[in-house]
Amino acid sequence: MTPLVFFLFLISPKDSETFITRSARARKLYISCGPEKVLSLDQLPRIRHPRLIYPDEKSDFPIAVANNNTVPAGTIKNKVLELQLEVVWSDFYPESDKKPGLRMVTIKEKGKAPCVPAPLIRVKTGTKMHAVLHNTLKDSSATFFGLQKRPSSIYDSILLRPGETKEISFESGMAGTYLYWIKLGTHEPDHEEQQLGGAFIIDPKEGSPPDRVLVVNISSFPIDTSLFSNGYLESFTINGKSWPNTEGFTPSVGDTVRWRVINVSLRSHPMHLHGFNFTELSLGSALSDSVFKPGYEPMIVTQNMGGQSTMNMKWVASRPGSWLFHCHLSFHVTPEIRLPGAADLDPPNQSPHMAGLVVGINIKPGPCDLIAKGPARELSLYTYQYLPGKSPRNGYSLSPEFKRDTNALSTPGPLLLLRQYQPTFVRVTNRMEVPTSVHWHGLDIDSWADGVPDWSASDGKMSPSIQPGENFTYKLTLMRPGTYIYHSHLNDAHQIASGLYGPIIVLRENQTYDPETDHVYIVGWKTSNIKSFEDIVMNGTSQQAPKNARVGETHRLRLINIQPADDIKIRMEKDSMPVPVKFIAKDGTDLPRLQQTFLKESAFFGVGETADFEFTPLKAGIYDLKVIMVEGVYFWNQKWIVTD
Ligand SMILES: [Cu+2]
Repeated sequence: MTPLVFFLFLISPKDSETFITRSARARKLYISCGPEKVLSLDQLPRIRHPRLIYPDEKSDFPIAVANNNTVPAGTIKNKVLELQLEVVWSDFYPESDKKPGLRMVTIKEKGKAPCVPAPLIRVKTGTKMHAVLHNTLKDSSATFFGLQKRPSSIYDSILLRPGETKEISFESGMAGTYLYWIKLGTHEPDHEEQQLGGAFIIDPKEGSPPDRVLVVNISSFPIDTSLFSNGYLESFTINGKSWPNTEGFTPSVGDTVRWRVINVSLRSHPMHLHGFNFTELSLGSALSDSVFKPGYEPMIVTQNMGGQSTMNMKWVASRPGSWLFHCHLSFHVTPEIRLPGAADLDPPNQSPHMAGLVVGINIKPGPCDLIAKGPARELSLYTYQYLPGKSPRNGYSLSPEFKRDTNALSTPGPLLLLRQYQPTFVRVTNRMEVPTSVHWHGLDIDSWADGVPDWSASDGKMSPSIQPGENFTYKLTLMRPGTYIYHSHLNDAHQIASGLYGPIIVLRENQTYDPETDHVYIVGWKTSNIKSFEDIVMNGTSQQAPKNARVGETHRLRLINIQPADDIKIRMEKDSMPVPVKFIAKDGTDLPRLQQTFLKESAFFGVGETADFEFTPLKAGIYDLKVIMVEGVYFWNQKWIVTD
C-alpha cells in the first residue's frame, strides 16, 4: 500500500471533513513529516504564487484585520439588529501586520475593514435581525450558511451570484454558541477557505457573565513547487493571528476565565489547556448547542473539537505563571506550517518551536493552589536516541545504562507510578544530540515545571531547553489521582512522533497498584517518518500479549492517545458482540458518579486525551479488547482469557 493510500484510510470516519479535504490533509500529514525548514521569500521560484503577497508588490486590496471578537457587528434600529455584510478580496497577514501574507476572500461589515474571523454576530435571544448581504466578487458566487434561527437541524443557505445583493430577516433563537460561514462557488477542491466564517453568539435575556470568544480559522492553498516542501500555503489562526502573534491573556489569580471556543475550520482540533482543569459548559455546532446540566459538566484538560463545532468553557486561574491553550495536533502547531518569509520576523539566531493554533496566558503573581505533603521523592529520567539520522527513534529510560545501538529499547517511556500529594522531583538528563524538554500533561503544576521551554515560568524560574548532555529537575505536584502523560514539548512533530512520550499513573494516598488488574494502553508513533500502520504502536508494539482475568474481577483500562494526529476509541468484545465497559475518568479526573456509564464502545478520543474504563467480566471465555483507529481497517487487538 502506498503511503498516500494508507493515509486516506487513516483519517477517522467521525471527522466531518469532506473526502477531498481529508485527502489534502492526509498528504499534508505525510509531507510535513520531514525535518524541513520554512523558506524565506527570496528562495521561492521566480513565477509568483497568486495567493502569496510579495513585499515589493503594490496592492489595491484592503487589509483584513485580526478580529478579537469583542465588538459585535451591526446596529440596533427600532429593536431590529441591522447587519450589512460584504464578501471581498483582501490581503491578510496572520503573523505580523506587514508580512508574510495571503491574498484571499474575506467578509467585512460595510464601512469597516474586512476581518478574520468574520464579523462577530452577538445578540440576545429573541432579537429580530435584518441582514443585507453583498457579494463584490466578479467571478464567483458566495453562499452564506448559518444566518438563521437557532436551533435548527438543517442549514438555510443564501446564494449570492457575482455582484449580487440580497436581504434576509430572521430571529436569533435559543441562547448558545454557534457559527456562520461562507462557501465560494469557485472553491477548488484542494483549497480550504475557512477564513470565511465567524462566531454567532446568542446570549440569554439576562445576559452572560463576561467572556471571550476564540475562533479558529484555517486557510490552505496548494503550492506547486518542489522547493516548498509543505506543499501548501497555510494560515492557522486563533482570532486572526498565529502564534507567537496571537492575543495573550492576563488574568489575576482567582479569576474565573470564560471562553467560547469556535472551530470554524473543517479539521478537528484537540484543544488542550496547560496546568488547569477546565469545566465544559456546553458543546455545540453551527446550528445547535447542548448545555451540560449542573453536576454533569465534564472537568477535563483536552477537548477534541470536530470541524465546525463550538465549546463554552470556564476555568479558574488558581496559580501564577505562563501557560498555554493550544491544539495538540502536532501538525497544527509546528513551525513548518508557517508561510514563506515568516522566519524573517524571528529574532536573530532564534526560531520558534511552535506556531499556529496556540494562545499564551500570563497569570499575574499571586498565591498558588498546590498541595504537597509527606517525604519528597526523587527520580531520574534519561532521554536517548537509538536510531540516528533523519528519522531518529528516541525514548525515555529510568536507567542511565543503555547502548545507542540496541534494538531492545522501545517506545513508550516507562510508566511513572506516582502518589497523590507526594512532592516528586524528576531530574531529566538529555542523552540525545538535540535539545529537549518534558511537559507533564494534565498535571496541576508550578508553571516553571510545566515544560514549555523558554515560556513556562514562575517563582523566578523557567523551564529550559535541556541541551545535549545537560539536565534539569522538574518538580511535580500530584493533586488528582488518575491517568496522565509525559511528553516532549519541543519540536513536537518530530520529538513526540519519534517516541518521546510515556504514561503516568497517580495513585491515591493509600491506593496500591496491581499490574494484574490495572492496564495502560498508550498509542503513539515510533518514528516521525511514518510509512505504514506498523509505525503506529500501542504500548510500543503492534502485537499485544494476551491478558488473564477472573470472572467478577474488576480491571482498570487506561487509554492514552499521544500520537501527533488521529483519534482512537476502545471496545471490548466477546464472540464478536460488544461487552459494555464502564467509563469512569477523563484526563485524570474521575467522572461524577451519575456520569459513569456503561458503554458498548467509547467515543473517539483525540490527541492529548486520556480516558479510564472499568471492565468486569461476568462470564468465562475469550474476550477481545479492541483499540480502533479506523473500524475494521486499523486497530489493535488483545485477547483476554477469562476463567472462573
Ligand atoms: Cu489542530
